[in-house]
Parts: sequence; structure tokens; C-alpha cells
Amino acid sequence: MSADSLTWRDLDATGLRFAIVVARFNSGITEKLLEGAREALTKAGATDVAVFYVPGAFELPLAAHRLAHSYNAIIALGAVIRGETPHFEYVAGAAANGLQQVALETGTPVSFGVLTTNTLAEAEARAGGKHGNKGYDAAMTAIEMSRFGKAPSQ
Ligand code: INI
Repeated sequence: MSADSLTWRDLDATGLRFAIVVARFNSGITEKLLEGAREALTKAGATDVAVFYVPGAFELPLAAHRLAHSYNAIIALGAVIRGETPHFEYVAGAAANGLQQVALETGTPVSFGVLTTNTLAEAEARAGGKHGNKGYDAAMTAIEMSRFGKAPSQ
């Protein structure tokens, strides 16, 4: 299939198992990301979706590592907001690097639905606001990568 002909509308999540891991920190944002992820999975036909919570984005990689062998893909959701923390770079960097490491070590797709923004308003715009919903996008990426390299289903 060419890059032009594949659209998210074509993605089929039937028969796949998904784990969504949600950070409770900035829960006003992360719950909206969760709504977006659930909407995408439901639209694509997923019926096997489990949701797990961790304290903050820093904990997402360990949770993803624990779950990686039991699911077709992991969707990691969090919100790291620069204005609220002097250690923004550490938390955001640890989440990004750690989640990538889990994917590469285990071979299980881990999608990065972690907002890293300067302000709460920027996060709101990306959690169901004018810039869409990053949770929705992360779920669609998880579906696509679950199918990556595998024969199309009949
Ligand atoms: N965790 C977040 O998910 N987002 C943040 O913005 C944040 N800030 O601001 O510090 C944050 N901190 C908590 C961190 O993820 C860990 O839970 C904590 O350091 C304990 O390990």
C-alpha cells in the first residue's frame, strides 16, 4: 500500500489487545487524552482495551515494560507542563526515552501520547481542543504499528 492510499480511516483494530497507561498528574488533561484514545479504538473496532493508571509521566515506561508482553500495543498518556515544574526536561525526557526503549527492547509498539507543553492552555488545545486530541492520535498510531510488517487480515 502506498503512503498516499493509507489513511487512518482504514485502520482495523479488531482482534487486537491494547493497554492504555494513563498518568494521574495533570489528570484534567490526561483524562481527556484517555477519552480520545478510547474513541479512536472503538471506531476502529477494538473490543479488548485495558486501562491502567500510574502517578506521573515518569512512571509510564516501567508500567509499559510490565505490560508489553501481554498486549499487541501500549498507549502511554501523560501531560508534562513546563510552567509547573523546574524538572520538566527530566520528566519529559525520561518518559520519551523510556517509552522508546521499551518498544525497542520488547518489540511491542508503545505510542507516545505524552503532551510536553509550555502552558496548561497549550495542553488543553491538544487534549480535545483546537489542535485535536493527542490521545486519539496515539491510539491510531498504536493500531497501525500493531499491524506493521504483518500480513493483512483476510
Ligand atoms: N508528572 C507529570 O506527568 N507531569 C508533570 O508536569 C509533572 N511535573 O510537573 O512535575 C510530573 N511530575 C511527577 C513525575 O512524573 C513522577 O510521578 C514523580 O517525580 C515521582 O517519580
